[in-house]
Amino acid sequence: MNERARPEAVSTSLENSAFFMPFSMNRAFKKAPRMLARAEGMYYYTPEGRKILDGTSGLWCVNAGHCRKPIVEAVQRAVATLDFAPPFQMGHPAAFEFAEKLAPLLPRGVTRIFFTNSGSESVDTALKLAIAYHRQRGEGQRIRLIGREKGYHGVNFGGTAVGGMVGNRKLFGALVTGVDHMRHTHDPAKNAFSRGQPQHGAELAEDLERLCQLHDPSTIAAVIVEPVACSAGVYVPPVGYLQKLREICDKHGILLIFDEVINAWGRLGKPFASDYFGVVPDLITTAKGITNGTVPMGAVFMKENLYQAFMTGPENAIEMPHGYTYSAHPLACAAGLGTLKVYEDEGLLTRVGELAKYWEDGAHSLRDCPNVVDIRNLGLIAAIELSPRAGVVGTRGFEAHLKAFEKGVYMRVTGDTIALAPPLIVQKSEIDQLFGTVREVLKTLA
Ligand code: PXG
Ligand code: PLP
Repeated sequence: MNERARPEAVSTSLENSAFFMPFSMNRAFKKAPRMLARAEGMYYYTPEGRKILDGTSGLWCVNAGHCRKPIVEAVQRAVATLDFAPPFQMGHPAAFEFAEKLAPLLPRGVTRIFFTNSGSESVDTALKLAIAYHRQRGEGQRIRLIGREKGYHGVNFGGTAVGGMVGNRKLFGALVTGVDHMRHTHDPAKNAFSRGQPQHGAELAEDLERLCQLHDPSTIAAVIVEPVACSAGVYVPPVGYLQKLREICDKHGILLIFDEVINAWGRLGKPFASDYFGVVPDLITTAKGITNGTVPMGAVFMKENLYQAFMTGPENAIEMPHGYTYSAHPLACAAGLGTLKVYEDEGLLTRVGELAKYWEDGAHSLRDCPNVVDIRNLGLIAAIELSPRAGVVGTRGFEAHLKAFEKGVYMRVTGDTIALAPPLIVQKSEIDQLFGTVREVLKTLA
């Protein structure tokens, strides 16, 4: 037995665990873990059997609720039938079937689908596709990528570079060159406590025109935005803002990418944010709800002209030298097919339309709670922003997260902003429970 295989060398104490947890306070967590053992419908259960209402759909992904039978059974069947199939130069039926089932759901003109395994991979795929598209068309000088402050586009190099959350960027050097950022649209002086889309700020889209003039528009390949910027704290686009971005992109031949990793899959009461806002981008990046979070998967949806730009040249050449070992993994395709069935059978991609007003009223009922400085909402998303404690940004928010968990509610916190986005199967009584618990927590929070 070699040195490393000795059983006593394997740590049993969580405090010294080998697991380097992602995006977590490793040391604090390992001292006082919050573990989840199983899940069903709207609820998680801890190893001790405590029932926890899921206020953020896992990480904004379990839109149909947990452990749904049609999805679980589809994955079980798939894993016992075809565990893996190479996606390069080979195929398997579920990949084509899933693409065929997805295509009719896409916004008008968006026709083709590239599968990935996560939102981060979708973003980097879309950025590469954008640059390559221009090059295919003889505009190889279009290499710049424009993101936006407060944007989150995952953690790979391209997504980190176009992302606009300072804490996620600063450790990682120069990232990708040729990137610039528009201003964010958050304007609490004018828009605090807006219900739904803020009225002020469409003119902030002119910031794109400013960057076009700075860099020369003919050097810009693509602009990427989350329609509703979720991770950084739920920033809803002002009325008319996305339409203006589309106009400026059209004027200058720049591709518009909507990052709908969170916004899609019924979160706003339509299949896609693009449908909700009535603006069709050239590419849509997604992940999460595409498989209800059951098996990792992402996708890039694109307009026909993007796909066709690559379908040139000899037929015995690979058109797009890009893809992942696990692109269109059989388990992910099975989970995706099962997920679409649940979404369809239960009308989940449009259910939020009926719930949104009740949700909005519930969220804004917290306005009188201590330390609340803003409340933002759209569809089945809400943010309750707390004022930070002097000199210790984020501690009030994190304490709210801990106290809510003690009281049986799981909710995400970013800085001092609570972000709520429950599964789309939520009942009104559970919405009451969610906001009721947040109210109790805020009352006790210094
Ligand atoms: N784009 C957007 C808009 C996202 O929200 C990603 C890309 C990256 O996806 P992956 O699958 O690589 O994580 C995301 C992911 C949070 C939170 O609590 C949000 C995300 C991930 C983890 C936590 O706000 N969004
Ligand atoms: N690194 C090495 C050495 C590889 O062989 C591969 C894939 O074959 C990768 C990275 C990429 O892995 P994936 O396709 O899972 O993204």
